[in-house]
Amino acid sequence: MAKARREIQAILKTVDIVVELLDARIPRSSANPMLAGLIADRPRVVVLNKTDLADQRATRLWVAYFAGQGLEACPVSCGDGRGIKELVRTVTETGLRRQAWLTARGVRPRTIKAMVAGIPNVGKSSLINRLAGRASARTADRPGVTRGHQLIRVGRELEIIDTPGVLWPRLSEPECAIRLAWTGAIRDQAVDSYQVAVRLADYLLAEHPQRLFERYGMEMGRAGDGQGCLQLIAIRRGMLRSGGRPDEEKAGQLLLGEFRSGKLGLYTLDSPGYEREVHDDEAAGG
Ligand SMILES: Nc1nc2c(ncn2[C@@H]2O[C@H](COP(=O)(O)OP(=O)(O)OP(=O)(O)O)[C@@H](O)[C@H]2O)c(=O)[nH]1
Ligand SMILES: [Mg+2]
Repeated sequence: MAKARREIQAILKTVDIVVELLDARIPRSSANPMLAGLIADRPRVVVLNKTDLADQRATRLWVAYFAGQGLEACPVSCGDGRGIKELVRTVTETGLRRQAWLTARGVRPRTIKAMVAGIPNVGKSSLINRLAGRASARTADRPGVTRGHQLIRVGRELEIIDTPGVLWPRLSEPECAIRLAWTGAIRDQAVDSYQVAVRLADYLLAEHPQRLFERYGMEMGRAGDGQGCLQLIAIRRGMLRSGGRPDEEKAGQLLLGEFRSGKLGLYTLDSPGYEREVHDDEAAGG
């Protein structure tokens, strides 16, 4: 954590803009609360990634929420490239405003440099690859700002550092930690993934039993709790241990995998201050 902070601080000194990558399903839980402090007065553009897995209405609410905080938030999907063009435009415009501000203070104009920062697995490499794919020239042989970092030129005005800043996730809050685990931001090896799956089943039973019913064809009344739910999934999917006992652990892996890949529908788990976090009417059918 201290090392990550030092590294980011070193790069930050050399950039004009920070592109803060968040998971659109958990914009709050995937945010590093210390980033704003590290960035100080540098402009920041928020990117909500994996919108293909998030509830669309919730994404719009989050964009409005950030606007209320004076931050531009761009919904994207690095998976299919949705929103990348608009993101490049927003970063460039923000950079040009910054440049004008610096020029007015006697700083010689230079190409805008941006860095991407975010927690593990949020899509940093995917975003940089998307941007590199759009790059007019890859300035690969040009030394970057720090040893080992290269600059990728995106369009006429903008350069992106090819190495992202890795931020640590918000694990101190239990609600955030479990959502990070459900969405795959914490490696399954690092947590008790069976318990993570049981709690996901509990959550789905309570909030979206219909999704479970549609996907696994089970009778909700019989599931009881999360563990019972995993048992039923194991039976339905023929996941049996020797002796014929249902393999709930395997069912747990299946549930987590299908939840993360959107097979169980589209979810936004964090809400910007609204009680209900998922809107069934729009999210259904995902
Ligand atoms: N569905 C979906 N998956 C995505 C999207 N962007 C990235 N992913 C997937 O998310 C996973 C992590 O993406 P990476 O780009 O490796 O994330 P990262 O932040 O570089 O991860 P680390 O380097 O491990 O910190 C990969 O399996 C990607 O395919 C997206 O917009 N939609
Ligand atoms: Mg990466």
